[in-house]
Amino acid sequence: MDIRYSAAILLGVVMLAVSGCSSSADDNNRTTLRKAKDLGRVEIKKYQGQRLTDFEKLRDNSIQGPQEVDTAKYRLTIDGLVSVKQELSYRQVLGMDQYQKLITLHCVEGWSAKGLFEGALVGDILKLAVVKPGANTLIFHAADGYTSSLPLKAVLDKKILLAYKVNNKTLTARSGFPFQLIAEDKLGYKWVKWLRRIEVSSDSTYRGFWESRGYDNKADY
Ligand SMILES: Nc1nc2c(c(=O)[nH]1)N[C@H]1C(S)=C(S)[C@@H](COP(=O)(O)O)O[C@H]1N2
Ligand SMILES: [Mo]
Repeated sequence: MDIRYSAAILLGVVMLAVSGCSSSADDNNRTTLRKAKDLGRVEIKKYQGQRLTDFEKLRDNSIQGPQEVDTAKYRLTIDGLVSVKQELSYRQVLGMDQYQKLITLHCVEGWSAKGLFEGALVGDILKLAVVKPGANTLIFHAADGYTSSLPLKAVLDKKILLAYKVNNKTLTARSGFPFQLIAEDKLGYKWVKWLRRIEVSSDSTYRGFWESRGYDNKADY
């Protein structure tokens, strides 16, 4: 092969590799999904050069205030259109593969908060329950009676997390302990805290607490 021809191919390969890198770096800044690495026990305030929000200091907007959940009694129920109903303990959920994502929550009130969230994939939890044909919606129920829903496909496609940690710190009652749904790309009212039940449903018209009070059911940000 002609040496100039080979050099041109080599240059092309190098350029492709470089541009590929920069776009994945962008993606990393927006969303990172990977097996969780232990960062030690301390809360972190910065990640990949970005300042993280202290979730303890956010103003509490929840409908009933922070809920106290006892992990000894806690069960995460997966029911509805499933073949194998699940009642998972806190430890069982923590025993699943854990992933991290850097994501920003946007509330309709105009504020936002950025966190490094860590937890299991809702998709992995659903695999245990075996979703039945015809299901298209997930309805999330919380300890304070709050509910919200998301399309099943979006939850699987976006690899939505059920977080037990934010900024490397276990969630507190204030921040949704034991689990908060990290409804990436959706407005804050889809980010259900104190989650205790995932109802698999075929009712795509279901409207949760804020959705039934006039807020958009898509809630795209
Ligand atoms: N269980 C439950 N989850 C909830 C809510 C709530 O009232 N109850 N409020 C939602 C709203 S409107 C927002 S913006 C986010 C963050 O609210 P916070 O500032 O009260 O933490 O939690 C969401 N998840
Ligand atoms: Mo909100």
